[in-house]
Amino acid sequence: MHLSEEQITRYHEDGFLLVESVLDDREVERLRAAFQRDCRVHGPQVIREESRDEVRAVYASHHRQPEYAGLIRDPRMLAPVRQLLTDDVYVYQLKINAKPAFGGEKWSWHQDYVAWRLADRLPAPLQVNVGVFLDAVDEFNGPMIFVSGSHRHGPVRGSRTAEAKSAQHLDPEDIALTPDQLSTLVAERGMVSPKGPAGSIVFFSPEIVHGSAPNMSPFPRRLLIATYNDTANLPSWTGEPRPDYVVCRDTGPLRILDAPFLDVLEGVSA
Ligand code: HL5
Ligand code: SIN
Ligand code: MN
Repeated sequence: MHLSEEQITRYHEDGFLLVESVLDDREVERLRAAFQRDCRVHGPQVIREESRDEVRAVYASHHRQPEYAGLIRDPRMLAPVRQLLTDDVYVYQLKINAKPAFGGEKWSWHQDYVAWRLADRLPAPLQVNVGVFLDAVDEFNGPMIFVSGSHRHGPVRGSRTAEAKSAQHLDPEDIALTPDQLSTLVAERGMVSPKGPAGSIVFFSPEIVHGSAPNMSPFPRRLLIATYNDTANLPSWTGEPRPDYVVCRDTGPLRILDAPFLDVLEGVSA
């Protein structure tokens, strides 16, 4: 899959780009099954909701589940990322935000690069986020909301709260924009929430302001987010590095699979 010039321009203008129905139903089923399996692996990579015993997010599933190890090298993910960023990229972070039905909690308004600059001393915002819908996303199940064009403003917030919401990862709550900051940015070009069938993909900038509301619908909203970073832009830790489930240590350039990930996994082709 290659993006057109028009799609590339739109990504850079808006800060995000939705491509609908990239993965087929069978692929999505396998990814969901691999996620369910991964939720049962005990460890700090599983983050629970505050108010109930449900999974909020799982980090680094590509370290444990072959479906995700394949997906990050799939031509439909990696080829567009190279077009948007550069040829030599690796996965800096991979997470699945589960947003369970009847109560998946909100993700506060934030910019990802603010988190990574503060927590990992990541030198530059040379990343592309790839969001893969593991469920259909609609207006009811807590879609991600983007503030169009907000990536052009650079980091809006420069510090984090004294208290961390989570000890396992940096929750967006810790670097949330103030109401004034958000209102100013929204006044410029408004908000958009990309929606679509399971298997759709949204590419988004590490500097775009985004967040999402709670999910009070009867439908889950499982969303995978793989963040690719330029291999020449490694974290410059000063103190103790964060755990490898939040910041991956395998920084070698990824090679593109020559077929879709399931075909390679099942040895079907090439
Ligand atoms: N949870 C991430 C981390 O690196 C940061 C957030 O959406 C990305 C802000 O700990
Ligand atoms: C995030 O930015 O990681 C949260 C977005 C979401 O899952 O809605
Ligand atoms: Mn984010």
